[in-house]
Amino acid sequence: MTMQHWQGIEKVVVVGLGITGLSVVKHLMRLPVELQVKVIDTRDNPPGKEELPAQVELHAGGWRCDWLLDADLVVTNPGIALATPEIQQVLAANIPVVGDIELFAWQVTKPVVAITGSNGKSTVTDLTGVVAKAAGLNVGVGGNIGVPALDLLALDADLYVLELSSFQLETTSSLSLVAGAFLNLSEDHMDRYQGMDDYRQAKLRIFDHAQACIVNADDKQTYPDVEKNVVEFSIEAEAQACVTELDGREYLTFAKQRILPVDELSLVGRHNVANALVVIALLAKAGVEVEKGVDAMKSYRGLTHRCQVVADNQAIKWVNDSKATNVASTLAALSGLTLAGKLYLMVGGDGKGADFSELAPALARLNVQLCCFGADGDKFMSLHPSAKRFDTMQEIVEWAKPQLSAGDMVLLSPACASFDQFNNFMARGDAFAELAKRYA
Ligand code: UMA
Ligand code: ADP
Repeated sequence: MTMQHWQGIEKVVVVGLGITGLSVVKHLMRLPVELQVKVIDTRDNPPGKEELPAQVELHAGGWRCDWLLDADLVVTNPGIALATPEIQQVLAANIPVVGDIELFAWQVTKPVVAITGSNGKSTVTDLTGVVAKAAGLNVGVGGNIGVPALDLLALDADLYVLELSSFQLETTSSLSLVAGAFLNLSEDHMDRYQGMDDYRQAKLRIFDHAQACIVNADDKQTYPDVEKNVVEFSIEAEAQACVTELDGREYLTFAKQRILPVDELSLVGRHNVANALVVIALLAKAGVEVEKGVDAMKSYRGLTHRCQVVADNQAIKWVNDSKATNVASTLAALSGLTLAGKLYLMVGGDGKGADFSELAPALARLNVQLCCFGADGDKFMSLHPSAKRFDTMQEIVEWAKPQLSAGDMVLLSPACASFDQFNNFMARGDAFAELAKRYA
């Protein structure tokens, strides 16, 4: 454990509780230094309150600028923007502001790989962990995927795999990586950033201290602006990690070596071929013997709610892609899709003011029945001549069921948030899976 970062720090204020704030407090209590820890959360009843140790003072429902300006270190939750006026005051007073990932960086002594991007982070993070475990490593998997990074330190893993959001990267400056990956960039979180470049710059921070920078040759926005050790992946062209046709069959290859045939992946969709290439590149750069984890990669079926086959009966597949909450993720689900039959595509929900017109050319290439539902279902009606309007997913399934035949696919990939009809994308995906079970 390295303690030099803590010299001169006595008073720490944690801003934002939730699972991140709680993990930070617990970490601070475990350190072999005397620290006075206080917590501020602007919410009246912040999650995690009950689990806060008794000696840690909490101020909920607003700010305490006196606490902030008296601190030696402020640790913020990723949900708090650095542009928040109270945080700007702290920075103006030259008090350091960091996030939980920076604290993780101060403490970790084992190799770390990390993943950022607009879409695919959780899939790549999870699969990297699965393959590394199959290759015999003790692996800690966490970050934005839902397990706070600081909670992983107790594992004393051989390798850490972190999903990092742009929010987390904003407050991280010294994380050393054996390899970092920037998967892709498309519009998201524009309520937090001043524009696409601002958002991109936050993500590029992943490469600041990375020995290998894994970038997407099919999306040049993922490349660092300065000279770095770049490792390219591509599903369209030749690259260090790419798809190569050998003896009439497509293979995932790394540095020209065959790793596995593309058609042996259980994952659905061409974007997942890209995700698998990133996993291979990350692990190769971390010195892991990927070959030992190939069977695990073949049988990996993906995280729930991401292009997940939830029923497959009489050659009709039912696919839950409820996590597709923006246009780019729905486009990913459609790209490269080849079906013997018809695609029943369910779109709609809370559209967050997005422009859906980019979907039209992708739909034009498919044998598709477009089924529009939810609050913003109307916004999809002009995208394809087949479009039909429904209120709910249940109505769609009841209407479609008598028409389904072998080779068809029913795909929920809504390009919208779920909040108009559900608590979150998980509840929407569960509802779809229930329908699939009942009607498949
Ligand atoms: N908040 C306040 N006042 C506070 C503190 C928080 O209003 O004082 C609000 C924030 O503005 C934000 C929300 O509360 O909207 C988030 O706080 P939280 O307590 O739910 O946060 P955690 O539970 O600590 O979850 C965070 C990440 N949340 C965010 O980045 C918003 C989780 O990512 C992450 O899994 C977790 O840490 C562990 O690392 C979630 C997320 O939505 C899934 N991430 C974004 C995304 O994936 O698009 C970036
Ligand atoms: P994230 O953690 O970045 O949100 P997920 O793995 O949870 O990513 O996937 C979110 C959505 O994006 C899902 O609908 C999934 O099918 C889609 N997706 C996954 N990988 C990619 C990719 N490489 N490019 C575009 N979309 C993707």
